[in-house]
Amino acid sequence: MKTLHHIFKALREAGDTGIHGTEISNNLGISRAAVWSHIEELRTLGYHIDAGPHRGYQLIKAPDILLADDITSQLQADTIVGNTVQIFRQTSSTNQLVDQMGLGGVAEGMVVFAESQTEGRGRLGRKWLSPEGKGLWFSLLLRPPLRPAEMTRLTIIAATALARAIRETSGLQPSIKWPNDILINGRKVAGVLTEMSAEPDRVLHAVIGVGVDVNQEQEDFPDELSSVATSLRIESGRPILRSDLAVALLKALNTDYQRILSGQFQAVAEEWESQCITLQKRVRIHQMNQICVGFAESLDSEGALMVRTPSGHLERITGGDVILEKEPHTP
Ligand code: BT5
Repeated sequence: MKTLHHIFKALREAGDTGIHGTEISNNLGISRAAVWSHIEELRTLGYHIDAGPHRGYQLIKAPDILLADDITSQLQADTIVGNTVQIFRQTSSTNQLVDQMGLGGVAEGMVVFAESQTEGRGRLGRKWLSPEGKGLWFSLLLRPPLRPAEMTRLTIIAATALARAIRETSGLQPSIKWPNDILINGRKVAGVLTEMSAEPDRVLHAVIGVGVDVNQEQEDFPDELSSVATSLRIESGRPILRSDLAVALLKALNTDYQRILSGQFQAVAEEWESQCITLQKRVRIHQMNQICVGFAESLDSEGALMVRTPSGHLERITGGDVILEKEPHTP
């Protein structure tokens, strides 16, 4: 595991210049034959690696697969998010798996991807479609120094990081719908499911689940989703390398988590607000047992949505489904 991580790091840092097998073997303390056999292993996985007597090994193109060592080799050595990465071919739900890891005492930063999920879940027991190899379906384990009431902050940082990573990787301009939807041209391309295990006054562990529709074509979506969901490929007109997006996403999540840890949630909230389509709109919010109608004024310091109701009361909303109303608000 470790050796491949270092070989990826060496290849990616060498870029177009390439790196000699001798240099890799000296740096890693393994034989040149062992380096060659690792390179062959990567080639069989679909990595296009050129080799020449003068420039050595050169990574030309990566395939559209998720490989833990390739992903971790592109993250900062001191990253929290993605300090350990595991990839499963198939699982029930990465949120379920990572929650069990959290209960079992695994350290924060663990990220689990699945190529497909059989019981991918959304909020309130809804289903999340996770077809094999078409998207990014992953969960992140955190142990944030937050109170349970502040948990919406994690959904806000995840949505902000997601929007930034999508913008950087695809050039598309996503918008955020409070609290957990990422939309492009009005259709959902990604969602966040934040779950936690907590005592009354402190969070024991949190699981941030992220689902991104990356390379589906229109016909990959079932009828009931085809008018409301989209993928980065449909919107950009080209396939997107999922590992590039995964790396950008983990880096963005790490940056924003560090911002929370250093007391800079406000900076994240401002970035979130600049892309949010929920604020300054008339909204209807469906919660478990009630519907709240009003004008979405702002986000509070814990990430809750502050909604002015027709009676003038400011309602604090921490969860639910938001429908944007078309008519302008007349207070
Ligand atoms: C969400 O829920 O948007 C949260 C989605 C989180 C999924 C990730 S994948 C990795 C991790 N492991 C899990 O088991 N889950 C997380 P919600 O806002 O409740 O949206 C769910 C609704 O979105 C469904 O009822 C469908 O209408 C729609 N939907 C389902 N699959 C979709 C997809 N692939 N793309 C877009 N919309 C989808």
